[in-house]
Amino acid sequence: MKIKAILMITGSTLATAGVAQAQVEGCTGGQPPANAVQLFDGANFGGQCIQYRMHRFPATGYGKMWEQGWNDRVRSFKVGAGVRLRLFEHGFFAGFYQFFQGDVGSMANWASSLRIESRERAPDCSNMVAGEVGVWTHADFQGDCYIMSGGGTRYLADEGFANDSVSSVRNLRDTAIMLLWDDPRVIQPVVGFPPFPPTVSDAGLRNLPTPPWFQWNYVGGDSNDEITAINL
Ligand SMILES: [Ca+2]
Ligand SMILES: [Ca+2]
Repeated sequence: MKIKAILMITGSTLATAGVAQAQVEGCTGGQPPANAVQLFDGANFGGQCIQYRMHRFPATGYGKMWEQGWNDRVRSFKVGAGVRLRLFEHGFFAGFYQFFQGDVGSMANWASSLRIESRERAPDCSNMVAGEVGVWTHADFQGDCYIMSGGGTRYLADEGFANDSVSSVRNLRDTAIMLLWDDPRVIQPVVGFPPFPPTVSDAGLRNLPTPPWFQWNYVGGDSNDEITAINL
């Protein structure tokens, strides 16, 4: 038990270096900064307000809204000029989601977590560049998506992406990546790619980027919705 706790602290430090939790601030009126969003618990930007701002720009930032007492509370919001706001139905970036690039004066109070994304990045992560790794919640590069660069063992939930949700992966690095089923801070059943998973479809093969890059339009029955971390 003691060893497990130490390993978890180490992992948390690595994740913090990788980006990503948005700065939580008060609102000062007017429009939010270009890299921030403002949430209101009243319609038409009324009631109480909280601001989330990404640390680095352009990049992404995420908010665990329930930790600030904002679970299922947002009724309207303002979006900074350089970012897109993605709201998720459940905590830890799971469930139904919608993204917005403009202010919304009235919405039902369903949002439980959020991600702030640079507008330079396509909402469907279709404008990746060499050196990046992308993950999608559905097969064929559909659904919610997230793009990583850099290195290390990256815990998806620590970067604002739902745990156990990945169904397709695109690797535009020149090196292999490792998809980790469970939290390697505790246990390590590992799936490594390449080699190619046998379940990749003909459609995936036709759409392959230039080798040695790889993509998996479906990561496979055993690995689908099991990925917790990726070793870059
Ligand atoms: Ca909710
Ligand atoms: Ca999935």
